[in-house]
Amino acid sequence: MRKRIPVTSLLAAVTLGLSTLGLAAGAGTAAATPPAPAHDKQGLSDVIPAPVEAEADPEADFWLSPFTHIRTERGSAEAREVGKYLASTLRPATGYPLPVTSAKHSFLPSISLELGRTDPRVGDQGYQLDVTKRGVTIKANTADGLFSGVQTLRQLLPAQIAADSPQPRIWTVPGGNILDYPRFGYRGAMLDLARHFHEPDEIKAYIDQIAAYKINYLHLHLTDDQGWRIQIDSWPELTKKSGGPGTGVDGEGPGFLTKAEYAELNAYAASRHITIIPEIDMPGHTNAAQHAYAELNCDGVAVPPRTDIEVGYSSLCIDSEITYTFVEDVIRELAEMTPGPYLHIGGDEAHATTDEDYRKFMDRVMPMVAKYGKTIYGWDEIMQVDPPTSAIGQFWDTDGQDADVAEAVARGNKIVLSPANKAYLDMKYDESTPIGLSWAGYVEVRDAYDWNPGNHVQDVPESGVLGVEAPLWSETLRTLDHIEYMAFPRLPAIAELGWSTEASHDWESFRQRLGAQAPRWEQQGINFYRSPQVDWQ
Ligand code: IFG
Repeated sequence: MRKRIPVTSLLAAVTLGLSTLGLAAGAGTAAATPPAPAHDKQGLSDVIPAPVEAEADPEADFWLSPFTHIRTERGSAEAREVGKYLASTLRPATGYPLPVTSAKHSFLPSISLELGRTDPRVGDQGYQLDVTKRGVTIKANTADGLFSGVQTLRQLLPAQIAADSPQPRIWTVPGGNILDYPRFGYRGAMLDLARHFHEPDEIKAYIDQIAAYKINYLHLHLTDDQGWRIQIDSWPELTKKSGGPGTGVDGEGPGFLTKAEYAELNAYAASRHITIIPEIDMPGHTNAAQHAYAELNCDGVAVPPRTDIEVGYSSLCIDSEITYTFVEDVIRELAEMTPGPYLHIGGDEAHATTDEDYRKFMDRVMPMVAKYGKTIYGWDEIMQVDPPTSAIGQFWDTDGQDADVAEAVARGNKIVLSPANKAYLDMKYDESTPIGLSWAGYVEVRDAYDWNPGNHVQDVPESGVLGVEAPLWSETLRTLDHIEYMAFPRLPAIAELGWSTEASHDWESFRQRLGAQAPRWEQQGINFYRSPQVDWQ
């Protein structure tokens, strides 16, 4: 029986042969690069978020081949980790070995990840990406920058690169160069684990999906009226009683993160260059804690569990000392298990707490965050109580103004923008959307895209804006499919607002680039919403 040579090997050989020819030609004469299938050849500026500068050189396309190496700088473990991540994203669909080395194989085609010697504009989150026949070079000043360059490189490859099994085809990277860096340093997503708990694997899947759009923070809403979702050793009933079966909206979505799971999630997020920000919402949104511990209630009686979606009815007992022992224990344990710099203390919708009590509570609690080495992040209501100027306010109003926020920014505080009528991914797209809420109005893709974080809040200059964040509340979510349906395609819109220049903001361009993402999302099985506002490829 004649030994059959698998098509992929034949094609790889052909690819290699052609690319070697191309390579050889690259050495001297400018030979005509074999035409990649034009229909799916990415353009340098098809990337989301739109890069700052992109200059195509059609004569310089690079073809991945079975001999392509991924080269990282000797001595940088972080850069090597990015190289290994890149290899892990390219190997399944190409079937190529793509070894990660630090040796200089100048004669073999390589994707080279280099640190330093960049244009100064690159800063600490940007990168430069150069594609020639001979190979790809990504330069940055940090591993974060290299990781962002890798996300761009992935998008420059054909959509099938997202497949999880070998696809017999030519893997073309369009020739040219990109110089890129973010407009805002903070580009976040938020997942509400309290109303509906999502298992660590689902959270990791979401981390992978948001990392592709250069999101660099993930805010986890860990506690609320329905559930307490993070293990606290000194108060074990929190998860025993309010993280167990029957907790969550409609009793759905029981569960919580053990400390080991939380540590593992932080490590996983860090490997995608995303920092986790945990939120303990207080003094409101506290029914779960007050159901678990009678002593946290002013009358000493534990409140019943709540699985409805009402808000604003709960409040910790402001004048009781045990409240502050509880809060300090939680902050201490959370700070100890959180590598990132921020602790989110909530502060929203404290309608069952008087203004005087709210200030009294925050005056005692805010210093605890600094005591355990973290920086305060809170919903914009905390700006009413003169937080330290290092505290970040998360703006979620729908009217683009808030005097307390403007005054705080004037004092030196920074804000992150999550206007509910633009950035809340739990808002329905339109009246026909099967899941989601609509209290802030319907939010179609264009609503999520067509606003400017630099001047969205009255009397807040761009210098007062740290960035943007897209919250996804889970009252109506049950599965990863639901998360994906609400996040895609609006999360990429928020990601572009956080990364790309104001000058590049253009709905027509964005909707075209968004349409071109569909084949990639289909390869990954992402359950995205096919908005009628976009021509999906
Ligand atoms: N507002 C509440 C959330 C959630 C949300 C759903 C904030 C800061 C409505 N607070 O948004 O707990 O219920 O869209």
